[in-house]
Amino acid sequence: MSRHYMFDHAWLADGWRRDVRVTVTDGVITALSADAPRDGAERVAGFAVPGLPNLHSHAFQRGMAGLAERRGPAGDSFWTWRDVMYRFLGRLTPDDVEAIAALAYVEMLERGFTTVGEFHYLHHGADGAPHAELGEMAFRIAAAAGETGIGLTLLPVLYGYAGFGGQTPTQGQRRFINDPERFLRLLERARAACAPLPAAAVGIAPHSLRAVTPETLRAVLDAAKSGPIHIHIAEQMKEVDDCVAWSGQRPVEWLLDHAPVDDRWCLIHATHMTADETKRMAQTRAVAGLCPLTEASLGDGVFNGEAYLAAGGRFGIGSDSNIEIDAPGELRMLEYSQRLLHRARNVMTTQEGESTGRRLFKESLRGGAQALGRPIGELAIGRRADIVVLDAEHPDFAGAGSDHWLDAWVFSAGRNAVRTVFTSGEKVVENGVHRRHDAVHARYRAALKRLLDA
Ligand code: NGQ
Ligand code: ZN
Repeated sequence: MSRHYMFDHAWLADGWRRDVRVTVTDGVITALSADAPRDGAERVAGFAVPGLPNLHSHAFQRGMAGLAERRGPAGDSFWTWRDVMYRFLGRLTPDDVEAIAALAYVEMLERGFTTVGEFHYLHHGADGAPHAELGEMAFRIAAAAGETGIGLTLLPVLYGYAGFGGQTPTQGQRRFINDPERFLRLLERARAACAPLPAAAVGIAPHSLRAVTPETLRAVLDAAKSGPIHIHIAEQMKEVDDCVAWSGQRPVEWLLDHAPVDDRWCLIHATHMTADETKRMAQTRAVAGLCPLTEASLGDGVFNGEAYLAAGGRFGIGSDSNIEIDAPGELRMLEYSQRLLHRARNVMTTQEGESTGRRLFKESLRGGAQALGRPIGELAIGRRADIVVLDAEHPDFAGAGSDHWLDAWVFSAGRNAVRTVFTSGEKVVENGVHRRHDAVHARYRAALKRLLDA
């Protein structure tokens, strides 16, 4: 069955167009024309843009809001945050994970994201024993995606060790651990979990160079012949120093020398790179998975976007710890961190007259679609009908012509300007509110109350 929508304004490959009539068949755009007669289509007011792909999420961390913002005994850091995070996840049941993920996904849809790359490593029971269904947690993530309608790329994580050189995992990590053989069985269960979802994708994610060895990394790369490959890399200086101590090389340098990094890969964070690593990484056509709000929250450092963009590097954005879910806010933070670093303005651009909001948006659509391996990121025939419609009545759009709409959205109006959202052609958000908002919020509140009262 086909549906027809008529958008007052839509942002197509060649820019803003009026009266754009879109036909959706089985979730995919099958016809599209501008300056079209309405011809029975449902009219949608506002500015329609492709939904942003969220290329990096740990959904369960959404439940940690406000729990790691208190000064500890000595030197708070990424690593002390991680201890708090491990304590939080230690008690989560599959029901909790599903309830928290559903809230995170509702918020993503209400705030500009239409696909999520779930970097999924909370696999086993609280005592570290696998669930009777090895993919239990993957089924819960898929259920949350199905309930909310968000597009899903599930990235089951291989996690084997506590640090470089195959260090024994800690108690706090026992729920993550698999050897490559069990990981590949889990990957099959993840595929089964995703099978009922519309056009879900499944990739793999060796967690980080800290959590694998060269042998286990090779084993899973050999077995996964297609699909996205995501890895955390060079987020913290301790990780860089430990990698140098172990191998004599920095993490990105080591990876580029020892793995076939290409356009299937997404390197999450890649915060700490030398000029040479930056250039080499850009040449691989891999995507840098930037998570600016989380990187600020965790004190990671600032990605050198200016040099990377100049080298032609690809990037997309992720909400990572989900401490604040906000698609335009991630783009804004990315640019603002560059401004603070370089004491300059409009850094994430390369040409005079270029719109910063538009460049950030366009790059993140392209990079996110590539990294998540789904046909998204553009309003065009053959792509999923994942569409975000902004409120044309928002005051920040009042004085601006269409040339300025994306800048006004990214730098001013922000996430509250999202009015209507379609995923696979289905209307999931109306008047800024997801259709499952109340039920998902109620279930989330009950889960958190139980967890934090215990
Ligand atoms: C994660 N998060 O997997 O959730 C990590 C923390 C680790 C970030 N890296 C765990 N931001 O890296 O060991
Ligand atoms: Zn992460």
